[in-house]
This record gives sequence, C-alpha cells and structure tokens, in this order.
Amino acid sequence: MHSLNLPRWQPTLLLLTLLISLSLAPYAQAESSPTLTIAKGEEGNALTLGDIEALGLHDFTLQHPEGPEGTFSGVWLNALLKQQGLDKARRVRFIAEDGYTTFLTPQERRNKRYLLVTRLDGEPVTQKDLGPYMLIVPEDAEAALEGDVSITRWIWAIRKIQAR
Ligand SMILES: Nc1nc2c(c(=O)[nH]1)N[C@H]1C(S)=C(S)[C@@H](COP(=O)(O)O)O[C@H]1N2
Ligand SMILES: [Mo]
Repeated sequence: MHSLNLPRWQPTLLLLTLLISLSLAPYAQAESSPTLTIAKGEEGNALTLGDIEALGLHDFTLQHPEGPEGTFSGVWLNALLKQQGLDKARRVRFIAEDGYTTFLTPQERRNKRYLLVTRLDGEPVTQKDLGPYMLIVPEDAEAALEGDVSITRWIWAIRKIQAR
C-alpha cells in the first residue's frame, strides 16, 4: 500500500516546494538586489535594501499628498549620506525613474529631517505607491496634505543619488 502511495505523493510535494520557493523569490531578491545607486563624481555605489536598512528604520504613520497612506518606514537621509562619506556634499541630487530630478543643499538638509522611505506597511514600496524609494519630511506631513508647504523635494521613484 505504502509503496503505491509514495510515487503519487512525490509530484505533489515537488509542486508544493516549487510553489513556495516561487512565491518567496521576490522577497529574497528585494533584500539583495542592487536598487539604489549612490554616486560621488564618477564612482557609483550600488546599495541593496538591506544595506540601506542596516542604518535602522524609523516609522511614521501618515498620508502622502500623492495618495499612498499607511506606515512609512525608512532611514534618515543625513545618516545614509554620513555612512557613505557624503555628509559634507554641497549638493545632493536625486534622480527619479520618471526623469524628475532635484537637489538638496546642506542648509536644506539641516532645516528639515528628510526620511528616505524603504517600506510601506512593512513591505518594499511598489512603483504604484511611489517606490522603490521616496523622500518625505515626516514633520511636514499634515501641512503638506493641506497644501501649506511645498513638496517639491518630496521626490519619489528614486533610483539614484548623486553628490558633489
Ligand atoms: N519622481 C517624481 N517626484 C516628484 C515629482 C515628479 O514629477 N516625479 N514632482 C515634484 C514636484 S515639482 C511637486 S510640487 C510634487 C508634486 O508633484 P505633482 O504636483 O506634479 O504631482 O512632487 C515632487 N516630486
Ligand atoms: Mo512642483
């Protein structure tokens, strides 16, 4: 009886194993694939989600003026720049997937605490929710939603940070 059942179970087990590995693959990839380039001059440094989040995550529950709401988690931009040896940069430029680009001066980075968001409700941020990375100023969230402060530096879909 057993010797007859075994061959019938094997394909099922194999299929289950395959399905589980396939459904987990995107998460494994998100943790390790290079997704954010930080460059100083010509040298570009490809950072993974794990590299960035090693700085420690901070959580803020808010609604982004562009729509997405929930708990935004990320690292302080200044901490990331310091870790990369770029905290003294006169200009830190952000380049988004849609071609949008803007920069922050040292004074602007001192005036407001910018959070580089890596997760929304615990998951890497999808493109639809303005991912993979976005800058927000948590202390301005309510004023931004009311339209009382400019969000020109709330750049989303960030792929590259360039310092000089
Ligand atoms: N990736 C990306 N971020 C962006 C923008 C953009 O076009 N792409 N527009 C910026 C500007 S100029 C403003 S005022 C706010 C809101 O842009 P919107 O009014 O064009 O939606 O998001 C900022 N961040
Ligand atoms: Mo704007």
